[in-house]
Amino acid sequence: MKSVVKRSVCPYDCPDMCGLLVEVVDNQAVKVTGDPEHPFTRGTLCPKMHHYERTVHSPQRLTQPLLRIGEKGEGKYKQITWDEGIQRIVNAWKEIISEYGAEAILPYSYAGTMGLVQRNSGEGFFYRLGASRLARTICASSKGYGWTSVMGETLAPHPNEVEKSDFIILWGTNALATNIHLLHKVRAAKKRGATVWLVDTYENPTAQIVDKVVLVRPGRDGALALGIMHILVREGWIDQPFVARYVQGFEQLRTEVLPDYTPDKVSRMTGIEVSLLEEMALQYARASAPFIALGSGLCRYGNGAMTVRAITCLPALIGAWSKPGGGLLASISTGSAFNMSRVIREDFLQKPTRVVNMNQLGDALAELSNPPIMSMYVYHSNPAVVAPDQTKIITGLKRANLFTVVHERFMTDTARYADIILPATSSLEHSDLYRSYGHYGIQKAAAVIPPVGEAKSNWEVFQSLAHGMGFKEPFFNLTPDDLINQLIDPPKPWLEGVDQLKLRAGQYVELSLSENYKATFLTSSGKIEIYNPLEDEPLPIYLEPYEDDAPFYLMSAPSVYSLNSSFNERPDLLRKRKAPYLLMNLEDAGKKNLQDGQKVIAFNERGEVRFILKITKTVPQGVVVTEGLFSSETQHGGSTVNALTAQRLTDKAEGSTLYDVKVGVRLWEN
Ligand SMILES: Nc1nc2c(c(=O)[nH]1)N[C@H]1C(S)=C(S)[C@@H](COP(=O)(O)OP(=O)(O)OC[C@H]3O[C@@H](n4cnc5c(=O)[nH]c(N)nc54)[C@H](O)[C@@H]3O)O[C@H]1N2
Ligand SMILES: Nc1nc2c(c(=O)[nH]1)N[C@H]1C(S)=C(S)[C@@H](COP(=O)(O)OP(=O)(O)OC[C@H]3O[C@@H](n4cnc5c(=O)[nH]c(N)nc54)[C@H](O)[C@@H]3O)O[C@H]1N2
Ligand code: SF4
Ligand SMILES: [Mo]
Repeated sequence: MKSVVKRSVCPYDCPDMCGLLVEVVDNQAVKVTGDPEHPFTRGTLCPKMHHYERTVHSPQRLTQPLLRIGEKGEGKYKQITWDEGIQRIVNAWKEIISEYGAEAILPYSYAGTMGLVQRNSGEGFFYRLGASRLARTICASSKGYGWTSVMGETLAPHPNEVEKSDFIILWGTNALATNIHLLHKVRAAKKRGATVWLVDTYENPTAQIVDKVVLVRPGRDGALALGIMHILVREGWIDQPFVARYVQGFEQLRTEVLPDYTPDKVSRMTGIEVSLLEEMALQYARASAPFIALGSGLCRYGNGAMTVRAITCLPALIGAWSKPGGGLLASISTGSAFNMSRVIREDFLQKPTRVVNMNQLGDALAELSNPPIMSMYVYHSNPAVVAPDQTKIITGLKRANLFTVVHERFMTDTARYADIILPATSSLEHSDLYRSYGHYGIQKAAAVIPPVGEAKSNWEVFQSLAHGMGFKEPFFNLTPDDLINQLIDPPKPWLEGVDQLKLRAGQYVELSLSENYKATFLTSSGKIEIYNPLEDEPLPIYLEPYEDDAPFYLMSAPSVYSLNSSFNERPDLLRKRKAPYLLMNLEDAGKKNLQDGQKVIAFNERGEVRFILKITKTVPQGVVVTEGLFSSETQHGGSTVNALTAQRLTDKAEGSTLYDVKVGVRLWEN
């Protein structure tokens, strides 16, 4: 059989958005490699995507619609046709709507695919239906809030800036797992003599490649940033001309806030030695192009937005924005380049509907009334594993009167509770348009193989549901390719600058940035707003996180071999992860008389989760770490790490507080 190599794009929730080359033989993807012509990722893929064909053609793929015949959670199903599946959903929803109203139906989705069409396919449908809306804030909404409160709509620095930096702080990011191509730039800078520091709560795998690790007590980075600013002021290391011209509120910060954050006090709050605080401030001030790559771990605390706000002020004080290679990269936002409203169709909403926060699904399923949630439609998300307070979510999913539909590629922990499961295409089987949150690239990808089994894309399913519900809007007759065209045609001003032919042909293109973009501050004052009068705290301060009453902070950090709960379908990657480990400091283990390899239970008031203990020096005292999310099948006892996390929200933007958790640890078996 003839082999053809076709271009595609990695669809996962990862800032890199790699270009893929897919070798196709006889309608099967047989090999997936990196596209060497992709300027940011240049042909290298992470270990997860190296054998993407094993995910796409996995024997575990769901290939037909299924109807539940066993108990919820049992996983017993029988095959049905698509027509029957759609008809059953339509009938159930019509009944629910007539009794409770459409707000009794809740969509639940997040980022299984990042493609702009497939990811947002359900929006127009659920607006038209009048269903409850979902606040999609599980990832890093508080980080966005913190950045915006200081920088407004200012464009984030291009990741290539990193190469020109001489002092890079990787702050709360395990880039070796989550942003490997940014790390290529960091390595290039290192070769040219740059110093690289990591600020984290444990020596995550990225620690191997840095010059110095600063271990901060979880949730205390805001105090750390204010402490560094205190030293910068005390030493007179402020870039006065920059501050005078571009910064609003430095004087108030200097006189009203910073005097409180003395090195001694900050050392006590953060657990960082005074000498290290002084050294960090010195290195930062002395660098000719200091760059902060800000991860998301530190925003998932009760004080997450304020923490990010304080850190975001740092580059302003030393004028890092005016230096090639200087600045701070939190996330890249290019949504405004596309006609998103033509896919999202908020105009279909006939009257305001209630909003349910995705981090509070457990409570929503148990407690919401007027109307209660009577049906949930889950697509490209796996709340039974990824969302906090798992025990409550599972209790909700078991409710006999909850009609649950899951559209999935695999039999996930969530799918096991569905009344109807619909098989979903993988990204190689549908077309889409991708933009990145780690660079300024855009790329269109056409389907490279036909759907596996009877799988259908998100858009196709919503189209069928719309027709079933009798929606007559012409929008529901469009194809994914029509929608891609609507996103880019007519091009919005930012998109006009890219080569339209290349974009339409599926080649990588990049949004252009003006010469002076880094010193163009898109805030209401036109300046960097350290003082922001619209905030209830107009100046950055330190806020306390939530903090449970238990001995160990629990970090459930990302793994190199999985992406949230995705890739749990891959035996080759699971073997590399070996088992759900709980990393604990040597001294802590000694005090508790625990041995390496023992079976332990991490517990708190919300749940209990079983792990294999790994004793290490990479984790400080008082912190335990688990890397990656497992499925209930692979974790003994069935509960996974989110049985320990809480539904509490961040200070602003209603984000998740997945790291703001404490646990006790005890032996499970001798
Ligand atoms: N391989 C892999 N890649 C991924 C993912 C994955 O699961 N696996 N997830 C994807 C997704 S959805 C996202 S949002 C990004 C996220 O990627 P990142 O931006 O890197 O953020 P996180 O992975 O959430 O957290 C990274 C680090 O934050 C640290 N941390 C936790 N609390 C604190 C704190 O209080 N202070 C400091 N300084 N550090 C803290 C954790 O120990 C961890 O090392 O990565 C994406 N890429
Ligand atoms: N404790 C703890 N919990 C966490 C995190 C953490 O670090 N610690 N990380 C959090 C973060 S940052 C995030 S962003 C969330 C992520 O939460 P989710 O976005 O729910 O991420 P995934 O676990 O990757 O689940 C996505 C599912 O979508 C399916 N899928 C993929 N493509 C398609 C498609 O085209 N159509 C359909 N219908 N399905 C598809 C996949 O098979 C997969 O099961 O998890 C959060 N949960
Ligand atoms: S998950 Fe990230 S690093 Fe891996 S191939 Fe996809 S975009 Fe690239
Ligand atoms: Mo995320």
